Amino acid sequence: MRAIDVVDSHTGGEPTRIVVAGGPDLGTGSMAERLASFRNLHDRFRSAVVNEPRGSDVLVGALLCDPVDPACAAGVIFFNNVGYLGMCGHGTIGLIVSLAHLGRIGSGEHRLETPVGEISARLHEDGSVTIANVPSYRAAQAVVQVPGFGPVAGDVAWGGNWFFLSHHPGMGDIELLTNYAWAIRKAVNAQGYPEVDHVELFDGNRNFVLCPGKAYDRSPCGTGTSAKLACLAADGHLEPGEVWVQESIIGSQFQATYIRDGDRILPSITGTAYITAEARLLIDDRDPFAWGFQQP
Ligand code: PYC
Repeated sequence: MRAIDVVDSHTGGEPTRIVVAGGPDLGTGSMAERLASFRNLHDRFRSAVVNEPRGSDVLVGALLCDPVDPACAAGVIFFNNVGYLGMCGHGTIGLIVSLAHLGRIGSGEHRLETPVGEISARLHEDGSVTIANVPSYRAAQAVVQVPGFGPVAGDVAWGGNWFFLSHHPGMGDIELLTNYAWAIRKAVNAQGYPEVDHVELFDGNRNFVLCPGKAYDRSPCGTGTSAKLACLAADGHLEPGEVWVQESIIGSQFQATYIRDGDRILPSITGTAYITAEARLLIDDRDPFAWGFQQP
């Protein structure tokens, strides 16, 4: 049997599973190069860790890697039920709390390598974590024709992943939000933005983020909060240093601020994670579902 050691946590209700041992050998290249070899050569490992029967559509996985730069605390590659993420805000908060739980880091500033660039995260004495995310920006404002719903206006923005953000008054039922956001995503992809794989519906500070595998983010979404800050900054609705509270659909919150960096912003996102399990996953090659499956 193959064994994979993991630490599970949740950040504002959204789960993260950190693989601390038993992962594939991805070489010594950059995290972007290692992500490519993860995707091309070891994708079934991703599925085994996060998909059923060991995981669920909501779970985000994180493969802990040795960093290229030894001054960094770690490298990390995030993944989900359908593929890979450039960055993951709630997952980074979970990673830092997990590394502290394992006794590998203490409070203070820690640099991390991700496939989309280096970030840093500060573990505070009270256990909360502030991430300094990758430079974020609004790339476009667009109106897309969404079949069954009509024209929908929104922003295409980068916060470590690509988002389409759209105002949706009242929010409402999860199933309706999911169907609406999924229809928007297909329309946005078809109408010139194939890279957008997250849809963020918001009403004031409250937001609903639909992730690439059709699960919604239980947390306020760190990369989505970064994309939101970029749009608020572009519209002149939030000053550098001013605190923005981003609230998830289940009521969990991140505090966020930014500083300017030319035509981009540098977002800081603060949240809290809690450890939920230390576990050993086992892969039995006789098991027809050993490498996980996606719901039909
Ligand atoms: O917190 O950035 C985030 C995130 C992305 C997908 C799920 N959570």
